This record gives sequence, structure tokens and C-alpha cells, in this order.
Amino acid sequence: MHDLFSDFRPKVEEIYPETFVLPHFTDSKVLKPLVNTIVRSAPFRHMMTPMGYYTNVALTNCGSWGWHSDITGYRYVKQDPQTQRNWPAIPPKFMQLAKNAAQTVGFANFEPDACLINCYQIGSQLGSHQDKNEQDFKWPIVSVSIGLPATFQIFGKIRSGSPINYQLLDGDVMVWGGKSRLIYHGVKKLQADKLNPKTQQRINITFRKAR
Ligand SMILES: O=C(O)CCC(=O)C(=O)O
Ligand SMILES: [Mn+2]
Repeated sequence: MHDLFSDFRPKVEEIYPETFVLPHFTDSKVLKPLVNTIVRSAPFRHMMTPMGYYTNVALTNCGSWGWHSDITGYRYVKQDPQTQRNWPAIPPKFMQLAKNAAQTVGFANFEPDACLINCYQIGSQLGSHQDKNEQDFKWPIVSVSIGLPATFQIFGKIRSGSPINYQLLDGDVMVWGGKSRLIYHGVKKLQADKLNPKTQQRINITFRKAR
């Protein structure tokens, strides 16, 4: 890696027990066209929540299972309720990336069957929550960041309090599992990047084993 920035960042950073960041682990230029293809058959949408409001972040899925929210609750569904079709398949390059990242930090044999794609506009945020709709918490969550930088917040075992803040950059991959699998986490309100005015959004891809 020859750009100035990456040289100052270690290859793997454990920012919380069993929460790892792999700085600049992937190339968003390769991933973005694959996201665009998925979005053409399963468009981004704001989902209704059991609390009665729409998600701030727009989402879609690929994989055998897709995360879905409506007024009745959160769950994984086989078909996109908007099109009644199966979610698009996870592209092989995505699969490879998720497995490599998990393996690199000690989670062998990770075979995600669900991939949630979030689209954040400037001003979007994600409140503190746990990822707990999956069946077996022995599998980690692998999260890939594309586009604008975001402040990822780790609250730990409780929903609120003073978080650990970590800035995730384009191409960073984060993996949490084991003791960290059920951490409360969120994303602070997305800010514009004055140095990169053309970049106006952030895409986050999380790979999960739902079933
Ligand atoms: O956008 C992120 O970095 C995290 C997304 C997340 O926590 C989720 O989709 O459950
Ligand atoms: Mn989450």
C-alpha cells in the first residue's frame, strides 16, 4: 500500500475485545459496481419499524436471506417483499471478501447467507442496537465500508453510555464476533467530507449467517 494514509495504520486493529478493524482491506472501486447491480433488481428502500417510523438509512439485501423490518418486527425473509422475488445472490467477490476478512481475524469457515446493504446520505445515522436476528451467535458479523467516512460507535454490553468511537473509512472492513457478537453499536450522523465534495454517501455492507 503506497498511499500516505494506509502506511500509518496497522493491518489489523482490535478496537474492542474481539472487534477487529482491517484498515483498507478492500477496494471500493471493485465493490461499487456490484452493489449497483444488486440495487437494480432489489432497490434501496426505507423500511417501517415496529416503533412506527421509517428507517433513516435506506437498505436492501442480497443472499439467501434478507433482513426485513415492518410494523410487526424484524426478521430474515427469503423474498424481497417489494418484488416477491428472491433476493439477488451474493456475488462471488463479496463472498470471498467476507470469508477472507473473517478468517484473517480467527473466524474460520464463515459462510454468510445474508448480506444487508445500507445506504447513508449526509445526515443519516443508525441508532444503538444489537444484531440479534441471526440464529447462531457463534458466527461473526463482517462489515464493509464504502464512500464517506463514518463514526462507528461501540457502546458494549449496554445500549447507551459513553461509546468508543472509531472512524471507518472507504475500504475498511470490520469484524465482530465471540465476546463482541452482541455488542450495542451504532453510526453517528454522517457528515460531508469537505476534501471530497463529490462523495455524497456511504454504503455499508454487512455479511451475516442468518440460519
Ligand atoms: O453502517 C455500519 O457501519 C453498521 C451497520 C449496522 O450496524 C447494521 O446494519 O446492523
Ligand atoms: Mn448492526
